[in-house]
This record gives sequence, C-alpha cells and structure tokens, in this order.
Amino acid sequence: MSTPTKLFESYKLGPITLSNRTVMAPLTRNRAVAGFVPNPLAIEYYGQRASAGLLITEASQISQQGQGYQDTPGIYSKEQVAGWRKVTDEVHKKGGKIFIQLWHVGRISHVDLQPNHGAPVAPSAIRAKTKTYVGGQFADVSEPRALELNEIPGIIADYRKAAANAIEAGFDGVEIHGANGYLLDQFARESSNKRTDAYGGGIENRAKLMLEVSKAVVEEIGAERTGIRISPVTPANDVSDSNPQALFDYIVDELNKLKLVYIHVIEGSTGGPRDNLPFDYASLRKRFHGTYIANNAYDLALANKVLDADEADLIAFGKLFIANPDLVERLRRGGPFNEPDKATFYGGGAKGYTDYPTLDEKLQAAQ
Ligand code: 8OZ
Repeated sequence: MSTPTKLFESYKLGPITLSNRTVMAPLTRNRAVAGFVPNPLAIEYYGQRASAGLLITEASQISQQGQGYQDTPGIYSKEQVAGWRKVTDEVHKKGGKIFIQLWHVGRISHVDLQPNHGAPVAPSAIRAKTKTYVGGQFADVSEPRALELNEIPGIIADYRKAAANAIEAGFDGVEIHGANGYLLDQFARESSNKRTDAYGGGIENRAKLMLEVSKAVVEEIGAERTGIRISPVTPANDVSDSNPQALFDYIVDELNKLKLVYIHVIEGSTGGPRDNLPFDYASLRKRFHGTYIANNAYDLALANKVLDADEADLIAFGKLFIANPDLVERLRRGGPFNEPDKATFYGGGAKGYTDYPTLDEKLQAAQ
C-alpha cells in the first residue's frame, strides 16, 4: 500500500474545491480551428484530464494583436467563447475545475499574425532573438514597435474583456500570463524595457502594466478567480534582468495586496534546469498569503518533498499531463508513465493529443 501523500488531498482554492493538489500546467498545442476557435477535440482532450485538481488551459490570446504563433486559440470573439463553453461543460461534467490562461505575446509575434500585417507591439522597439512558428514553419519574430502611452489603456481593456468572456464561457477563473518573456514580462524586465515614461525605468514602473492588468481583471471577475503565472529567472524569449529578486519580491507584494487567489511560479528555466540562476522562491512564498503553485520539472518525489515542507500548496505538471490523461491515478500507483511525443506537441490532430492511453487501457491492450 502506498503511503498517503498531501498531493492527493483536496484543496480549497478561493470559492472552489479541488479534488487533489495537482495542476495541469498551461500547454500550447496549436490546434485551434478557423477563427482561432478551440478545436472540437479540445473538449475530449481537457475532459480526459479532468481528474487533475485544476486544469489551466493553453495560453489563449486576448486579442488578435496578442497572438504570436500559428493556430493558438483566442478568448475575444463570440465564436471562441462558444467553443470554450463546450470545453468547460465537459470538464465540469467530469467533476474537474478549469481556468483559462490569458495571453498577450507582445514582441514574440510575426507580421503575418498581426492586424493589417502591422508590427508586433512591445515596451521598446527591440527585437527578441528567438523564433516563432507561423505559416507552417519556424520564422524569426518580426521587428516590434514600442507601444504609445495612449495605447496601454486599450490593452488593459482587452484583458478585462477577455476575463469577462472567460466567465461567460464557464471557466472557474483565469490565469494572467505574466511569464516566459511575453508582453507583461517584457515590460517587467530590463532587457526588453528601455522606456522613459511611467512604464519604464525603476522596478515600480516596469511592474506597472502587470499590476494594472491584475487589478483590472480582479475588478472584473473577482480576486478569488484571478491567478497569475510568473517566471522570475527564465531566459525564455530573450528576457533578463539584473535584479530579478527585488523585481519579483516587489511584484508579489503588490499581487498580495490585490488578493489574487494564486501565484503560479516557474522555478528556474521554463522546461529546463531548475537552478539556472540563484533565486529565493521562499521569499515569494512568504510574501504571498494566497495559494502558491510550484512548477517546473516536478516528479512525485519532489512534489511530496515540497508539499511536506509547506513550500507550495499545489504542484503543476506539464509534459507528464500531455502524455498521461490519467496522471493523477498513475502518480497514485507510482507509475508507469507514457512518454510524451515531442513531434506532436505543436499542431496536428488527435495523434499525440487525445490518443494517449490511460494505464488501464494500456494494461488491457497488453493482455
Ligand atoms: C511553447 C510554444 C509556444 C508558446 C509559454 C505560451 O512558453 C507558451 C508557449 C510554449 O508560455
């Protein structure tokens, strides 16, 4: 008999109760259909994974301007809301809970995805040294233009509307994507923000957009339904900062004042090493009085260790959830786990999306 672990205990997240402490991390899958509506297969994909304590959807753009990759879903049109409604209904029918991740990519985009083939927008006109996927191939991201001060309220309004749409679509809440070198992270970090107005310069100015967006979303749908994802030391999408500790200590203090329901912290380099740069995550844990979701390269042993030490409340798993729809059951049984197939992560159909077997299905097939 396996020893009971905290990971499988229920957990109260604001007004909702999660059946366990596992979280399916947001995972970009590039399978949206015409109009950037979620693929009908997404109903089955998320439904298959509803035994997670909390599902967080793939990053979903809040506007056309906020899109940076081919075939990612949006949450700004009526058709997109209707598509997501079918997903949330299925997850709820299966007893799951689901948040949607609200996304604006900023400079990580390509003119072919932008309204009128315009330049992607950014805090400053500095091109990231990275690629995106568009028109069926990898391409350098386009040269961005710096946002005018008078455009910023419109972007905040887009987040607000997307949050309202999320509730209309039946989501239990939203996660603001403040991580991985996208718009809000671009404003926060020194390497991508050289502005000289109220949104550039010191830490308070660089953090301003992330915090104003958080405040607007909280006003729209309530703090108890609003979480945020941050990645203090990730080098993803060519961002860096000389003092991430001071920056994110400040950000988390302010998020705490706004009473967000959770912070979701990518510890280390996104999808890579956990110790790429020194960072004191316990400092964030201490400052934030809501829920702390820990992410990056967790396995059962590390999850148990961190939960037992009260260093986190919930643990997010990414690639393991792609390959194992019944991940919670497999963790309970101590494995084994299906191997994720990288070739089908981004784009395509059912293969590598809805066709990973559960452990029971696999054992039956082997008989
Ligand atoms: C992988 C491919 C494209 C986008 C992130 C939304 O890193 C993403 C993403 C991941 O947060």
